[in-house]
Amino acid sequence: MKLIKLIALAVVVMFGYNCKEAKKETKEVTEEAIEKVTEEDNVEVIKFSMEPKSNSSVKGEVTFTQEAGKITMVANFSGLTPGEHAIHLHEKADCSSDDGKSTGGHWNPTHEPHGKWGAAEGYHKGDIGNLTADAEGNATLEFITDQWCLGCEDENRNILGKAVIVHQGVDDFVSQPSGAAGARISCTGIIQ
Ligand SMILES: [Cu+2]
Repeated sequence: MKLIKLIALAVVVMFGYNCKEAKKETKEVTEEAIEKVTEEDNVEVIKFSMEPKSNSSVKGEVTFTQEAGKITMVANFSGLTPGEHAIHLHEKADCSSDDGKSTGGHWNPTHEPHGKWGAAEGYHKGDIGNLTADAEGNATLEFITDQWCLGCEDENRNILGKAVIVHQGVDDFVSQPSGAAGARISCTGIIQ
């Protein structure tokens, strides 16, 4: 009789233990799921059509995706002349003028000289660089940085309220204040 009781007790203890383990596992899985959803919620995507300027026929689309502290900018253009064209962020999201000059100068919140992105001598936070159009006049660009954000408190990083400008000419990364890149041929404001 004693033996039977002992076995029964052992079974009860084992069952209870398994139950606890199962509960713990469920809790862990649920917490993981919540974390994942929160992360997904933090991904922000904004997309714009670019307007032709200075009598160009340049069309384009640009997408900014913010995820895990980084922004990925993806842009596609058509109607460009083959070769290199400067692309920058300018300081005002105002594409109202025909020449795109309503966007002001380069976005340069840290008051550095114009230059190549990442240069030790300094560069503007809007100094994206150049893109290259193929023989058909199409160009794509992917640019990833942790130095920008969409709508964060840090005005040295916040690109909302700025503009994307594509130029007819090439950015030489040397001429001040804007790389001698010529006419502004495509424009969009970055507005949420
Ligand atoms: Cu520019």
